[in-house]
Amino acid sequence: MTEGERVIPTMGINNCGGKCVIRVHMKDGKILRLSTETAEEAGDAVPLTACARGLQYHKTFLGEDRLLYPMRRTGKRGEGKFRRISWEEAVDTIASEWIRIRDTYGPASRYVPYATGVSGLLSGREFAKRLLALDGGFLGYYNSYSSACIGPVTELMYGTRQCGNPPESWQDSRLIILWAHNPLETKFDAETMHALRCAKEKGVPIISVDPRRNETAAALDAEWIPVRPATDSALLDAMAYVILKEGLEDRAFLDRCCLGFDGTHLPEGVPETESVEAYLMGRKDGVPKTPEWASQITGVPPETIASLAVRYATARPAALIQGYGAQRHAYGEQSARGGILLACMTGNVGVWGGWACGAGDCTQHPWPSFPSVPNPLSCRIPSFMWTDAVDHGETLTALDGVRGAEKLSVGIKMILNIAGNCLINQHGDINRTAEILRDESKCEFIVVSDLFMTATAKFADILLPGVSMFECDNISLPWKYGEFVGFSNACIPPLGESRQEYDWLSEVAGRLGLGDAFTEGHTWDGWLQDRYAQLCLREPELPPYDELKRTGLYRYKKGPRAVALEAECRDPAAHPFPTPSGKIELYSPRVAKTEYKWPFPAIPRYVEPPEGPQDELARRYPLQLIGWHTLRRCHSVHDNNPNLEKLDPQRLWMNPADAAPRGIADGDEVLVFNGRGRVRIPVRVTERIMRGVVALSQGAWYRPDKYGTDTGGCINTLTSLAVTPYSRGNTQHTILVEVRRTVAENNGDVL
Ligand SMILES: Nc1nc2c(c(=O)[nH]1)N[C@H]1C(S)=C(S)[C@@H](COP(=O)(O)OP(=O)(O)OC[C@H]3O[C@@H](n4cnc5c(=O)[nH]c(N)nc54)[C@H](O)[C@@H]3O)O[C@H]1N2
Ligand SMILES: Nc1nc2c(c(=O)[nH]1)N[C@H]1C(S)=C(S)[C@@H](COP(=O)(O)OP(=O)(O)OC[C@H]3O[C@@H](n4cnc5c(=O)[nH]c(N)nc54)[C@H](O)[C@@H]3O)O[C@H]1N2
Ligand SMILES: [Mo]
Repeated sequence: MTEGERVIPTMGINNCGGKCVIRVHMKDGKILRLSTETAEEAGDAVPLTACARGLQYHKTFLGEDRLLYPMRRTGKRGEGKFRRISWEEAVDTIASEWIRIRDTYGPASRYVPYATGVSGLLSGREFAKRLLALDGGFLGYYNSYSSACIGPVTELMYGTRQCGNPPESWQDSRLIILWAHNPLETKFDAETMHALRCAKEKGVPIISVDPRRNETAAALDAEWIPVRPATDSALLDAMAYVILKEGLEDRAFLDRCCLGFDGTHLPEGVPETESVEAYLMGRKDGVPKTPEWASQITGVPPETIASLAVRYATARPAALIQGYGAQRHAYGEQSARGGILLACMTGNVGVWGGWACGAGDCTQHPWPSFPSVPNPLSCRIPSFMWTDAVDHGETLTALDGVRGAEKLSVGIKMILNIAGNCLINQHGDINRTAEILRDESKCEFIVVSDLFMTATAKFADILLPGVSMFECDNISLPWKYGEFVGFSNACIPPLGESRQEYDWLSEVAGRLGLGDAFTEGHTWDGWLQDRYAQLCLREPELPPYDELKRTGLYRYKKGPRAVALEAECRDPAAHPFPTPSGKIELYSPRVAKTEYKWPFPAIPRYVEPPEGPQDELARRYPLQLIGWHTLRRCHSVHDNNPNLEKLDPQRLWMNPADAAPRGIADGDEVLVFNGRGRVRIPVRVTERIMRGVVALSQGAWYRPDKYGTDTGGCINTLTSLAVTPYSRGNTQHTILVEVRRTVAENNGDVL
């Protein structure tokens, strides 16, 4: 450290799978560099060491391209033309449009979309909801873009998402299968990779099931089993079939804990043919779910399927751990349910070293609630369906997934989008979404607060400059398995005229006559202290606020090592599962009696997905395209950082066997297209992706050229707005495309 240098502790607040220690080295009010926690400093604890991206936060957030003052749209919506205005004009405009829309369409016409750019303890997004709630309410949402399928079906089957053991239990597994899981890049907190490395060192065999040989598989030298995207549940069905055929199932566990595995454990009146066993053996449809059957669908050789099944069933305890990659798909519910079925069949639930599959949450220290007031309106939509609610909201009913009301009374007329890029970049089918948003007769008023001129920001009517993590205090909590509380200190004053959303929302509240009710006399820092005090009531071991602010990190003392669902599995009569039947609902009576818009079975089993590899459309668009969360970005954050682009340039992954017949060589520029859009991007020809599948990491910025072809490599140019049947979750990874080599200077046409 040089003389006069100060070190200020911070921690990332984006929706990154890892929350890590970021120390800001300052001198004379300027940020010199960032550093992080080393393994030595962490001692016995898992180090919260930042990756290359974490050490670039200042380069990303404090660059030349920051938005510095409020603006008003001048061109057509979405064109990206704005003029600078004063904060007073911005607040006046927001307040008057707010009142006009409320009085014309009612409070249910107002919406704050899913947006995760600020995922700290406090966020502007939650304060926006607070103000709307005080002013009569708003249209709410449920579920997320992250775990829309795996979360709800874990609850459906186990009655709780809290079914994960602490990650250190994997060291005592005898086999680990990482299924659509890539924690080297996605983290799921520092604990996950750390625990996997420890297991590896102890000699636990690790298998990765993924259409790509992902970075985790490469780093752990895991055995790679490629599977066609969106067909995982067929693979799981065949594994279940083999386990049953070989008599390797834990019958005692199934009999004791589960509803519907066989005919004798179905609810009264339900015929035997509806059981899981009957389905697997083909007693209803005449098709036994053999490895040969699954091989046709999944592309996995029958011998591989059979041996994977036997290995998993015999290596007790074994941990089949699911990431979220296989459920961001059409019928994403079924791959998640299939994993839970296998964990139950092999008695790996409720045991140390086993794993229950599903969401696998294991939260010892839950987040405190946000200082909100309850929304007086009960109507909610699935988070991914806001485009439908803008376009034809008044037609949406409970069958479409509306909750808290039979139908919506009105479409979305006002959007407050804060720290999110889901209006365009992170949502499905960008071209269609943009068309919906461009129509000012549908959504009449859009406010965006962000740091940059993102694809979403271009659709704002009023565009506001927010402050970054370096300009505002917040408290940061772990993503999934960590057990700590971090403090992110402001280090510099807000850039230009940028302001925290809470400040302008307070002024809007004043114009609405709700100033005192909204602020309760608090500043942002006051709310932060207040929330921390609430948290301390529940977690008495936490240090005083000032101490946390000064040190930046508190690690909870290690508690007893809990095994999730242990008591329930041991004695479900005395400790029923929190489901209606008190059992693990392999067969769901609730699903069986509910009407869905698309077929949704009462048991885990493969359903052929629309736009999957067997779809008719595959004749025209023969390649399946998937996305993944790359280390180099947090969603769309950091895409504008050239250092990180150098580290991992945006490329389309393609197998040599798909590239050769198309005359495509590594590094060539290609056009990826389907009926929804086109992306022009260089290709990376690699054996690390299976044949028939191409992949483009999600989060790259949408950069259309004059022909409307995206040149940024933004996968959502090609994805769809379709939702899954049960969760109404995003199906962004189930899409078909074709790829062609492009020629220089072509006008966007396909060769
Ligand atoms: N660096 C970084 N980390 C992040 C994030 C980030 O943006 N950047 N985002 C965070 C957030 S909010 C979330 S929700 C999580 C997301 O976490 P995940 O959803 O688990 O991450 P993904 O990379 O989308 O998917 C994991 C793996 O699934 C594979 N996959 C895709 N489709 C299929 C399929 O059909 N079958 C199988 N078997 N595998 C498939 C992908 O190739 C990928 O390797 O990550 C978190 N961590
Ligand atoms: N095709 C496809 N699409 C996906 C996914 C996928 O796997 N495939 N993953 C989905 C998932 S899991 C998620 S969680 C969503 C995430 O979608 P979003 O929540 O939209 O994620 P980000 O792209 O991180 O957007 C965050 C925005 O906040 C801004 N921001 C960052 N820090 C601050 C701040 O301090 N203040 C303010 N005001 N703004 C800030 C950033 O500039 C950025 O524009 O994307 C989803 N989209
Ligand atoms: Mo997410």
